[in-house]
Amino acid sequence: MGPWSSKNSKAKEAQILLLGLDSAGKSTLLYKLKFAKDTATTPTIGFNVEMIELEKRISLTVWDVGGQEKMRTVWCCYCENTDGLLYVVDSTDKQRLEDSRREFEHILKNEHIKKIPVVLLANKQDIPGALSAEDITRMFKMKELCSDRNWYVQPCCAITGDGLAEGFRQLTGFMKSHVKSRGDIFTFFKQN
Ligand SMILES: Nc1nc2c(ncn2[C@@H]2O[C@H](COP(=O)(O)OP(=O)(O)OP(=O)(O)O)[C@@H](O)[C@H]2O)c(=O)[nH]1
Ligand SMILES: [Mg+2]
Repeated sequence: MGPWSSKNSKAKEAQILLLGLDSAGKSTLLYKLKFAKDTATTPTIGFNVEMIELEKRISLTVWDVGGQEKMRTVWCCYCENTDGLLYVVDSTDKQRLEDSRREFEHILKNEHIKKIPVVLLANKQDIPGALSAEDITRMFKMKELCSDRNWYVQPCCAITGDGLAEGFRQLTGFMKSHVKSRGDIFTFFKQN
């Protein structure tokens, strides 16, 4: 029996937290992944929560919390029990890139998500002039900020869906190795 199917382990659903400034594209990408189609979104006041099945075998609960300034103060309330963080950046919003970086740095200090793996999604790559994943890696000082955890920067487009599954797969890969070191096991693989 592999480490992912042990009956005696502390089974739990994998929880993913989706954060980022307002208009980064969090809800768009959540619904693109969930329903495989474009959904017109409105700014999220509060949160959305969806179960996502990745490749029909991996089941995840994704919490998408609004990113408007007044909502950022409650991000910390969603950190408990999170197994992986997806942080979404609008790669064309150069004016607010530093705001986004500062909010990211702040949330990484939350004790509940210490050492939790992070995938940063460099979204809106379909728009000409979008910063590349390499640009954002450098501007966010990822190596410094995430030196104590697994991290990856994935370019994506929430409208076409390009890069989304790759980003999620990268995160779940990190999560599997992280939980092994912690002794928990996820019910990634469904019973039937
Ligand atoms: N061109 C382009 N537009 C995008 C992309 N992702 C999202 N958008 C647009 O950006 C706008 C904001 O998207 P949302 O998904 O509502 O943003 P959000 O991060 O959920 O915002 P809050 O709920 O306010 O935190 C919408 O008009 C989307 O259609 C993308 O990859 N490319
Ligand atoms: Mg939203």
